[in-house]
Formats: sequence, C-alpha cells, structure tokens
Amino acid sequence: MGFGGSSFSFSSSSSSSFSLKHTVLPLKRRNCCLQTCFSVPYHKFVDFALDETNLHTHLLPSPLQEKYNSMNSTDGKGALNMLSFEAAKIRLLRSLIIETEKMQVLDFAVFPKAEYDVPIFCANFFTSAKTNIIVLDLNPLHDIINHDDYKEKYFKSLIPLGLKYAEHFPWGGKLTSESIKFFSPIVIWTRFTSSPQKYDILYSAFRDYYKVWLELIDTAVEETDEYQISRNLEAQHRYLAWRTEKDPGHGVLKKLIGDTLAKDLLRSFLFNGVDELGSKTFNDYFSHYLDEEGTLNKKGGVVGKSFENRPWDATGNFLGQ
Ligand code: BLA
Repeated sequence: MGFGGSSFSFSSSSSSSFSLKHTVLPLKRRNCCLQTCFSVPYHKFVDFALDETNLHTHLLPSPLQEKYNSMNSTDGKGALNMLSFEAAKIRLLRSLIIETEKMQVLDFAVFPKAEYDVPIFCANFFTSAKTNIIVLDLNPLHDIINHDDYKEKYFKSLIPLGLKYAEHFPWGGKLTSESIKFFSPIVIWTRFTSSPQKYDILYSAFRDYYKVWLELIDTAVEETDEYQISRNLEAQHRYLAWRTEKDPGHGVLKKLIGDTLAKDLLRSFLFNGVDELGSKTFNDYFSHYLDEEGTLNKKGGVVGKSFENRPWDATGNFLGQ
C-alpha cells in the first residue's frame, strides 16, 4: 500500500517525504531543531487541513486569534504557534504547534457547533528524539460503547479506514481508562520511534481522517430540536472538562511556559468553551475521580490504566468490558 503523494520535498536519500537528516528550516526555526536534528514538519499538517477546509467552507479567524498566536517558552529556546478559526458549522478549529530543542508537538482539534452531533476531530502528536506518542481520531460525541445508534451513524462505514491504519500503527498500550470512552473504533493510538516512513504514513492517515471528517460535517444536517442541541452541548462540555483537567500535555506546557500561562492556554485556547458552554464541573461529570475525602485525585490523574491491546474487534465491536 502506498502512502506517497505528499507535498513534502525534504532532502533525503530515501524515497520518503520525510527526512531524518538535516532539513532546511526557516531561520526562526533553526534553533528549535531537535538535538538529533530531526524535524517533523507539523506545520504542513495544519496547512493541509486549512486548505482542505477552505475547499468546503469559509474559515473566519476566531476572536481568540488576537490573543493566542505565538509565544516563546520561558527559557527562550522553544516556540509555541497557535491558530484558530470558526466557520458556519464549526465552533472552533484550533491548532497548537510546539517546537523546542527536545520535542515537537501538534495539538489540532475541530469542534463542531452544538447543532451538529458530528465527532470532534482530534490529532495529538508528541515527538521527542526517542519516541512519538500519537492520537488521531474522530472523537465520538456520544456513547458508542453501550449504544449502537451513534456508532452506526458515524463509524460503521469508517471501519475499513481504521483497519488500514491499525496495520501500520500498533496499539500504543495501556492508557487512562476513561480515555477509551472518548475514542472511536477507528482511533489511532500508537507510539513509535522516529522514522521517515512512519511520518509518511502518519501524514497520509491525517489527510484521510481529516477528509472523512470534512465529509461528515459537510453532510451533517442542522439539529433543530432543543433537547438534542443541549445534549450535544453537554457532551462537548464534558469532553472539554475532561481534557482541560486530564490532558497528559499539562506537565509539558507547565514546564515550558509556567503554571499560570499553561492553565490559561488550556482553559481559554485549547479547550475553549470549558468555562462558557456549561456550568457542570469536572467532579460533576467524573465523580469517580474523587478520592475518599472528596478531593480531586491529581496524582497521575488516573483511576487506573487499562487496555493493553486494542479493545475493538475488526467489525468495530468493543471488547473491553
Ligand atoms: C501521553 N496523550 C498521552 C496518552 C494519551 C494522550 C491517551 C497516553 C497516556 C495516558 O493515557 O495518560 C492523549 N488522551 C489523549 C487524547 C485524549 C485523551 C488526545 O483522553 C482525548 C480524549 N500531548 C499533548 C500535548 C502535549 C502532549 C499538547 O496533547 C505536550 C505539550 C504530551 N502526551 C504527552 C506526553 C505523554 C502523552 C508527554 C506521555 C505522558 C505519560 O506517558 O505519562
């Protein structure tokens, strides 16, 4: 199966679009090259997504763009770049790219407006010299483990796409048990050591998953039933509450820009809406995270890690219960 056709043209002796050798970076980014001098051009992923979205809808800059655009890490050695947009059916499309000497991160998500029950597009890629931690998914808005209707509506036809990439990206191992409820049967949850071929496949997966997501939002019909809209809204708010509190990127962000800025970035930019879309708290949604004294257990943030293997079978049935 070929994954070529990407628009990258980094100098390399291999036929891959990505190179582990020296890449020509713009001056501003040269100092941010990983110590191994390895660079994943996550900007290209975002450029692709924006171009592709503009073929389907008209993106407008989000009001967030003015405040959240670029920032340096406290030590001056890293850069954070942020973009945010909205569109007719999209409440927020936002991306964060982090480049430091030691890592590169892409956190890209698209949140539909509450009138649409379309999944949330989610790409979380963490790259260090040693490893890559990857989550790529169309995060379901509603329960697909105990209820079939939402799964049938959005994921049944996508199972072959998930299987195509599951072959290349083995399950990444145990994860916070709650996370699996936010993942779909086609989730790519994987870890791998850096290789140009892997990035080719990852870029291909990103493009395929994003194109599929755009089709879903394109064909989604606006919900007019107030109850269904409020259900969608609460599901989005629950998702935002989860990620604001439990995103494993918290620690990294805190180290890079300090506690106050990291919290602001999480609440107001990455998971924007957590303070506006609903009034329930993390504890209301996830009461099982409270310890015996009723305080939030922050340590590791896990009830327990689970799912050593992919808990979905080849037909999209959940095996994990
Ligand atoms: C690890 N990131 C992880 C893991 C998951 C995710 C499942 C595995 C470890 C775990 O489950 O605790 C991602 N989890 C998600 C996503 C959802 C979820 C996307 O529930 C959605 C519902 N990751 C980032 C950013 C950084 C980052 C911005 O998104 C850094 C700035 C880093 N993720 C990061 C790191 C780890 C990680 C460093 C490893 C942490 C560890 O192993 O303890």
